Amino acid sequence: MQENILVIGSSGQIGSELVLELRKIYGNSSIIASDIIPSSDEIISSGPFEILDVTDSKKLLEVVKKHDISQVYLLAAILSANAEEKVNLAWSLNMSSLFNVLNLAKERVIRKIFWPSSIAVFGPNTDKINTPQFAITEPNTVYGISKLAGERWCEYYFNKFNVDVVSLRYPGLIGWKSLPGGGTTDYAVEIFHEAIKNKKYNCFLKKDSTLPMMYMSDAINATLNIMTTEAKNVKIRSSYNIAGVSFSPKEISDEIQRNISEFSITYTPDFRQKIADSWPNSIDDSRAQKDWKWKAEFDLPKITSDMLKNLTAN
Ligand code: NAD
Ligand code: AKB
Repeated sequence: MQENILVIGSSGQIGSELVLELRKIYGNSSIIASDIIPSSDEIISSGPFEILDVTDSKKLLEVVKKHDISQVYLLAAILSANAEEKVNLAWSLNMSSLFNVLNLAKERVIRKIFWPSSIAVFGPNTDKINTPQFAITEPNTVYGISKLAGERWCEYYFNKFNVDVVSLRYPGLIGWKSLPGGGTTDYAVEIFHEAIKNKKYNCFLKKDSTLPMMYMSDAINATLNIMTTEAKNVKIRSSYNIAGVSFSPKEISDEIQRNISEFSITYTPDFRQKIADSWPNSIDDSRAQKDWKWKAEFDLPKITSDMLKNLTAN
């Protein structure tokens, strides 16, 4: 069956990599990239691209019909740190984008949806170590509240309207091809850029602030895996915990120093520290491992050497 896939948010950290991976699998012309701002030259020159504001449901329908779309990867959102500064906008974008896409599937205009949740659904009352799939979810950030509400709506649309929507609770994602977009885990990408450029980094989190993280290629594998596994394997229709690696700013800085001996780090925690303090240290993803055979490949030494190699080369 011919699949035409719309990626919404293709200019962001995940979209700019996911579009290229999807194009390798399904062919360039079947993957329609879209965003409110232009995507990378590589994306625009290798296949279709549309300027699309996902909150405009009429324009969304127009694009979906124009390209005969069957699947949507909805990546547009405002992330944790930016959301605290734009509370109303973040709530309205993060929720209305999801409703617009869920309703297309409810009306059988599209067949399948991927929508990412986040470790931000957890909060200060959650057990922090190996946080289980079904833990206390009492987020205290606008971003976390929007992700938790989104998870509930995904499960509701699946149960009530048989909408085929799947979701992952991504940890902080690290990749070299794109810059992060205003989250609390952004330091773990910025640190590599600064290590190469200036041999030093001033971190906005405390040295021992351990958070769950994942390399981008693992995140993309998990995403493609859950989107292509048989529906019967997807037993959780809210969102699956997935785990990569957990580390603190001190631990990543030590690993970078093993590769760049002159590298040094300082710490000036800001408002993002409070967000980080409310999130888990590590995640138990045994349900994803069991249900659809998920396993991450990249540990901290592998992430560090791959980031440094690719950023230096590019
Ligand atoms: P990002 O901020 O880098 O990219 C989001 C993209 O959405 C941007 O290119 C932006 O221009 C676009 N966008 C904003 N408003 C839009 C609108 N109205 N219509 C269309 N596009 C719009 O985010 P990302 O890091 O790529 O994250 C993608 C998704 O994954 C988000 O839902 C995010 O919450 C989730 N997630 C990301 C991480 C991470 O570490 N990157 C972790 C957990 C969850
Ligand atoms: C953020 O820090 O906001 C994101 C996330 C973990 O959802 N990277």
